[in-house]
Amino acid sequence: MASVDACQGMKASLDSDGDGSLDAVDNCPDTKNAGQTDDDQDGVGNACDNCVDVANAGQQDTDGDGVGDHCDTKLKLGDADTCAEGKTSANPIPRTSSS
Ligand SMILES: [Ca+2]
Ligand SMILES: [Ca+2]
Ligand SMILES: [Ca+2]
Ligand SMILES: [Ca+2]
Repeated sequence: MASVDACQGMKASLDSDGDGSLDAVDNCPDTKNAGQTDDDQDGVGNACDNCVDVANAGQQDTDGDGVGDHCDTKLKLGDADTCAEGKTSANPIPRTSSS
């Protein structure tokens, strides 16, 4: 009788993306990256790192645009940008009243 344990054992030696690196040691378990290149050495391979040049092991992406918070320039400018419609006081435009 095949036990459940046997299945779990197989999972430990699974290579989901088939790149030759088992999931347990693959820094991109779902992305084929045989080289396991990780330029910023944050433990997340270049192939699936949302900030390839910035160490961000958590891969946090607040606005969910696929670009990590650590290198998302839009997020940094976001405050003034997203409120542009309602509030313009953050970016006062000098009025040129000639009268
Ligand atoms: Ca991989
Ligand atoms: Ca990385
Ligand atoms: Ca990174
Ligand atoms: Ca983002």
